Amino acid sequence: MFIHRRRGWEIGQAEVTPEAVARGGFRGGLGRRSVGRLGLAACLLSVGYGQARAEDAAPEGKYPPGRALTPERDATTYNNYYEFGTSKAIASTAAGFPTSPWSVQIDGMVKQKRNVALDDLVKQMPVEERVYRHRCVEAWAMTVPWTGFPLAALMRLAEPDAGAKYVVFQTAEDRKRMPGLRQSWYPWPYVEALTIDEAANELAFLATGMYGKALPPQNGGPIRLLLPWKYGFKSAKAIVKISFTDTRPKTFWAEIGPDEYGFWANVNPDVPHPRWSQASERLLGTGEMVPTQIYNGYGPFVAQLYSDKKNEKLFM
Ligand SMILES: Nc1nc2c(c(=O)[nH]1)N[C@H]1C(S)=C(S)[C@@H](COP(=O)(O)O)O[C@H]1N2
Ligand SMILES: [Mo]
Repeated sequence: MFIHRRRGWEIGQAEVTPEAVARGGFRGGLGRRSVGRLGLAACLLSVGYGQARAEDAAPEGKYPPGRALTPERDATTYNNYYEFGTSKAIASTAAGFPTSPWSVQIDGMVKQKRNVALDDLVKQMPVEERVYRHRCVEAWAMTVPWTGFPLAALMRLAEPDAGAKYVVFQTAEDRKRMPGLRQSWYPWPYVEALTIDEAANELAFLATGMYGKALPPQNGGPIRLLLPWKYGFKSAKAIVKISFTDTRPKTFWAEIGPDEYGFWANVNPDVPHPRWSQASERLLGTGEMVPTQIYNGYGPFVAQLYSDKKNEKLFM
């Protein structure tokens, strides 16, 4: 049975969301059901002058982001999604992308390979909402309330073999709907990967919603990864396959530019990109520049993952 937890971005409110409504939102990555649930955050965001605006207050919660939410319109109209094109303005191109029905293939070194309907998958997952900071390697950043479930929960369902060392995420390759795929010099499909330990970390998250609504196509709907301690390119959108393997796979950006985009890609203000500094970041919405933090500020949760990997290029 689903239990509604207080969302961290419901600032100082002890509102109880009726269960039926909450459910709609959570299945919400999956269709029209979620429209009824614009959510308190959305209401707060539309509050005008004379009251504190929600985006001026830093939300609390399990992983407090320490800064205000990015206005929804900025987070949903400034995107990186090369399948739809290399500009930031791909939202209108992505708008017609069909996100339902959707299924995710789970294969490789698992007890039982399977193809799960996303609807059925979400019903089995402990859905919650989290506010995460997101840091793109291009030095812009945003703070977004996501709906979804821990990747660790999916791994419990998948039951990987003891010998599996990596989790690989393959994303949609829809030639009809994604004009960017015609740029044949890119190594499509977009693939990203994590070690099993990284994937099992409590912060690794699969999102099916944002701002209390279904995850829009431009942000990776119907299902995308979120790895808030890593540069954004690791957080693959529109996932169609999750495989378990004992070999480190080739990943999209590491293949395009191995000297600029590595496998680990952990955020570090002291390790510049070869062509620009990573010391600070520009917040979408306000344009404010703020200092970048090691592991994007999530070090207490993730730094131990790397204590035995000092010889790896952890930060690019
Ligand atoms: N399939 C796919 N996933 C992707 C990308 C992409 O081009 N294709 N871009 C990545 C990059 S570089 C970033 S910063 C984030 C951007 O997510 P957003 O558009 O929701 O801000 O998505 C990541 N996931
Ligand atoms: Mo990015």
